[in-house]
Amino acid sequence: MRRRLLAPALLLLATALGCTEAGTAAPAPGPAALPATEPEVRPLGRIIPLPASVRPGGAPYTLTAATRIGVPDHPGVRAVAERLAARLRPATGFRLPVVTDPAADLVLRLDPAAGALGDEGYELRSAPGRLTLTARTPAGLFRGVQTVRQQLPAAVERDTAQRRAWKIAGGTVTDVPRFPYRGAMLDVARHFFTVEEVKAYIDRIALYKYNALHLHLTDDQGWRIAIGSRPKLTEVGAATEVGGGPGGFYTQEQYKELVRYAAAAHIEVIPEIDLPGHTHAALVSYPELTCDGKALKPYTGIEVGFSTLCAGKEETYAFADDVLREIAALTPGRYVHIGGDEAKSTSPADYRTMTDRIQPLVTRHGKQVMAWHQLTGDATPAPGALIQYWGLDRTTAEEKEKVAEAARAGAGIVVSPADRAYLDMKYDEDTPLGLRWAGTVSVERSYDWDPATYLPGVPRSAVRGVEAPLWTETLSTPEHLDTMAFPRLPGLAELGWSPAAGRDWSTYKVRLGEQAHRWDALGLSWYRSPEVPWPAAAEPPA
Ligand code: TNX
Repeated sequence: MRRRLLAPALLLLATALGCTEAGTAAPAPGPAALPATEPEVRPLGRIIPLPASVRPGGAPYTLTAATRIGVPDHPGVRAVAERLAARLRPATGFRLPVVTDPAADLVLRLDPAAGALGDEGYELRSAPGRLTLTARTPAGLFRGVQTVRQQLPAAVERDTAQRRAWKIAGGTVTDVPRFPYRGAMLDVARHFFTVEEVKAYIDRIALYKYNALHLHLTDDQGWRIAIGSRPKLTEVGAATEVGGGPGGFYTQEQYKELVRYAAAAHIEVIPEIDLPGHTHAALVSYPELTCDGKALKPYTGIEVGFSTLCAGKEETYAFADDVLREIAALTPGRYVHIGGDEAKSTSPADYRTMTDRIQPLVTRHGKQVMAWHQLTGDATPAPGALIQYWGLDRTTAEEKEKVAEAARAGAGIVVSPADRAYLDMKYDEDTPLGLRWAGTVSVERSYDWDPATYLPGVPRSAVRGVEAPLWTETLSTPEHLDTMAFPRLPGLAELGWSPAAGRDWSTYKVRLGEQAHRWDALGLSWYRSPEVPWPAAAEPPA
């Protein structure tokens, strides 16, 4: 309890002393500031997400102009090594050749027998003259590379040569994720974001070891993915967005490019086609899908829950089949998300009729169903479905119990409580962007909870992980996305990755503050929350 009271107390003190918010030249607000510069060697494991096991010891490893990156003759490992080299070259100015020579000083190796490392775990050994990253899979090596990045000085993220030493503290990190699903969701329907902008978001989540990007591709305000058999979805339905902007969509080639880009970061893209509600843009494109067949006007506001497909029309199922078939064909990943939320103008009987017929379409096209948790209330999830819970602390016990029942019947559960994990909620009353229907979500609030025990009655084994959704009713630029995601996105990654025992807000907020150097080096528009002890001033670029 005492540690919870400490931060507000310091905050009051800071306010009393006249400290102000981001954007002013005043001393850093909030809890006692960190030193302005990073230490020469970051203590081993002082990164986000916190590694499962850290044994510091011995002198550091130093990256030098002579460093070579050694890999086995394996394309997946070479790709990971090339990405690491590409990240390190501009700032270090080193050549960093990737070579198939196990005697290189920085080595990436696969050990198929290292069963304890699972699909994404890795071991990092750091000592003078030798840095070894071992994993069972290329994905594990990729996660380990993010640790290597974060152990190096933040200046390594810059795109121009920096003059400084590049050391990684000595010792061993052995690290595996707590949950297999660590997702970030981006709503490209309310406001459209270009391929390059989505790639930039993928880069951000990759640094924190996320492994799923859920793309909310369709909603009332816009349809964002080309469907060859239904051309009007993009000819008509993509031309709008919230606030009257131009909207936009991805061609199938562009979408595949996004999937490839994410795959290179070992991130699975999960497309969401929101059905049967949130379908106004589709209904505008194909008026024959409405129950009365009347043409509708496009919608650019931010209300929810007014649109629905028509349960009694065969056109509905032909439409869903066309869309889901093409989406499945674009998806190498396991899941297609069919939404199912806020179908407020669909009767419970119609909701069940439609979800009973639509879910098998997903399965028929070779994918597993993912859906918002309303699917457990008014319908029955298909076998193997992944259910995404987005309720609040105050959600009724009855609604939560439906989710628990589905979990006990075999559904997997991903937790993204709106009053904890929604990155579009305002931080506090003064946050200019974002919504507040689920309350304000401070950095501490988004961090200080446990996905494993969050939902009563859900077996631990059913909890697959956590997701951080970013809805974009009020967010129209990449800078807006950054401001809401940073600093909360890294904390949700830690909830998904790190053991519960090592997590603690009072130490986390210090590690979080240290990340600011890296965000500045990467050019992020992050929010200087007064809850966190940020560096006294950003390090100036060299
Ligand atoms: C609820 S979360 C929604 C979205 C909104 C979001 C805004 C969910 C499944 N539905 O339609 O964009 O709140 O925070």
